[in-house]
Amino acid sequence: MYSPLRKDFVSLTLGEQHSHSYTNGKHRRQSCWRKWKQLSRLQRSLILFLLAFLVICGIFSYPTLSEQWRALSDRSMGEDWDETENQGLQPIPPGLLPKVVPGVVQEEPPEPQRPNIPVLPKPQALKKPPSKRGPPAMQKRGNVSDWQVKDQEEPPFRRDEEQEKETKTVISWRGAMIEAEQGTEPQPSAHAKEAAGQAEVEGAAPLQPVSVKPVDRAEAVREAFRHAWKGYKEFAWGHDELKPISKTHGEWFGLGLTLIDALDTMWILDLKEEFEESKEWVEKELSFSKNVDVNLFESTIRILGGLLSTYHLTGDTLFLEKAKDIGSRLMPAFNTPSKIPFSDVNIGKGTAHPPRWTTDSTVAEVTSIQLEFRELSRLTQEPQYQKAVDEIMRQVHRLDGKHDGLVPMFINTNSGKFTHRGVFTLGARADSYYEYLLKQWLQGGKQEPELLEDYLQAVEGVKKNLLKQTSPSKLLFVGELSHGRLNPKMDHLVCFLPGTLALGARNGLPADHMELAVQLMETCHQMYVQMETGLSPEIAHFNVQNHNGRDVDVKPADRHNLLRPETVESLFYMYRFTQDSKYRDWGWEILQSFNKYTRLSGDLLPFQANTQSFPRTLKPMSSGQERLPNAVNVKVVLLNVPSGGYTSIGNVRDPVNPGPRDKMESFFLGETLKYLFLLFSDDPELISLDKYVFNTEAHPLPIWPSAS
Ligand code: DMJ
Repeated sequence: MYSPLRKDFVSLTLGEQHSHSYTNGKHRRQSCWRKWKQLSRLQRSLILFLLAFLVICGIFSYPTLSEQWRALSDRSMGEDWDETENQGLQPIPPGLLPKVVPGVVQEEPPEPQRPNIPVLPKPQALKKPPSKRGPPAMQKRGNVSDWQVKDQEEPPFRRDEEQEKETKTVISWRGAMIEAEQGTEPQPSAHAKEAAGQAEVEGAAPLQPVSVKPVDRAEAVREAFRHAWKGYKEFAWGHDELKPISKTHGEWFGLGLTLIDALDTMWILDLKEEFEESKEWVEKELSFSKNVDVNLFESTIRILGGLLSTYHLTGDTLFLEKAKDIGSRLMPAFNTPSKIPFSDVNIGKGTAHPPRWTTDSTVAEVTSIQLEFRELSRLTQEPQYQKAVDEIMRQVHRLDGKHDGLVPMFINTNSGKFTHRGVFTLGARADSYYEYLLKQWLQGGKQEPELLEDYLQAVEGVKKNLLKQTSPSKLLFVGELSHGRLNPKMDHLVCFLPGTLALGARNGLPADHMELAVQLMETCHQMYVQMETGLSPEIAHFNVQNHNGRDVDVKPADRHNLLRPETVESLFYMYRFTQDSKYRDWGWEILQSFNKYTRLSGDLLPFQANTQSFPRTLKPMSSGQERLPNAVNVKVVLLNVPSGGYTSIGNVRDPVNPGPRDKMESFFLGETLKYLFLLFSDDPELISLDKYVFNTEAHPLPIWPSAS
């Protein structure tokens, strides 16, 4: 029961004065009402009419008045701005943040020259497709129509809201601090922002509407290549790999790996200028007379393969001479007791050796150098190259330890036998063995039945031992067989398989190879779209029993993406053979994800923007510079000043911080962008698959005329 003595509330007693005034007001309102009632009907009507008239006048005159007010305040602010406009400030170095002291007026030294203000990247007028990512549930995508873009010179991936996000986020993954907006003004519309973005720097008149044309996807790939090349040229020219974040290079063999790997891509993409300057480097700078250890497989597929294909495409014997040089320098690798080559060769000393910890070589490595050495023999009429690599295939063909045509991952250079038996994968260390069985058979004009036999048997082995479906979506994947147990994991590397299967089916092999290709292609596609960045992890783990409704899981150690080509490679084959445009759409989505999460847009440099003038004006900030005094009207924006390059990333599941790794692999230019370009090209004769076979690094080599 409630006690009358208890006071569980706060009482508020109004003082006399308050009370009085309150009552007084009430009385005043009451007497007004009485007076109104006493007026005649005519008087009341007149008063009401007058009031209505005044209200209408007020409404019509408001915009003019407010404009005048705005003009007044703009003028005073513009004057502030003009005073500081031409001070010739330089952008502060990346990473340094502007010192912000609101309210502190700066001394502005007079500066007669017009400042060199970087031009803003123009926002793209892209139609946003329906959101397809989000929770990594199964996402079946239909064909998406091309986004619309206004200017082909611009990268096709920056949408308004993305740019907006960049300026609002606190920390970007590129490591730059981004300050939140401080202006109190209402946000301009997307259209106004776009116009401002284009006009603000030079004070140009607002833009006229421009006609919208469909995206030229092939052109977008050329743009991507140019962007990557810009970084390579500036920071890694003549070196193996670009490190685009630290703006330096990485060395592996010290042979200009990226440049050589990219030669035929430049030729195919018709990037003449880039090709010519690279050719000059090959002619004047490239020397294989170096005391360096190189990996036999990597230097064969990237350097020998790249030089041979460039020779075929251009007819320039410079590349054939260089191919002969490197080919002959790699030959010491084959001097082993078993004729199974060592993994490493010193191309200067002419010595070869296995890795320090073993005398084994990797099966994929010793069985994926054949296309290149066979072609070198054909071109030079010197049989030793072909003889050496054919011997490996002959031995592997007869070797014990296979499982329904599937091979183990290691082979010993002394005994010539498989080691570490019992593990079978289509991924790392075995992948391109299967690819080269088919491709050698095609290269030689389908004249070598053992190669075909081994290939067909291996595909049956895959079907019998490695295929499994996910739950809940029944995606078909290729797992790994480990001592009789299927491990439901699949490397991204396995995504070469749909393309290879389709190539075989196209060349008269069983039609069910194509059916398998279609299903595996879907799985590889899902490895991209189910990730938050739209990029595949290095390794996917599939759920074969229903587990939280997810088909794909990714272990923390497998979340990286190295800009690998296998999926876009297969998309290229699938599109060429089926003409189904969904494969192009899938490739387009991948390119956009690369652009969004792996592309180095440039340094983010702080600028001061006057947010109330329209078009906005921008001023670069110098190191240690304080913010302009009218803090309410000024915000600091970080603008991309283009540098160049793409980087591998550490976490495809984190779109906020995908963890850039500061490395652009040579195969991004050698393979990934080449396959994307060919996927989008409308010319089926551009590297016709009836005339060329691609090596495992995407270097096209001719299918031999049947006479040879
Ligand atoms: C490339 O060097 C080749 O495609 C190779 O066959 C596998 N690894 C990379 C690309 O992922």
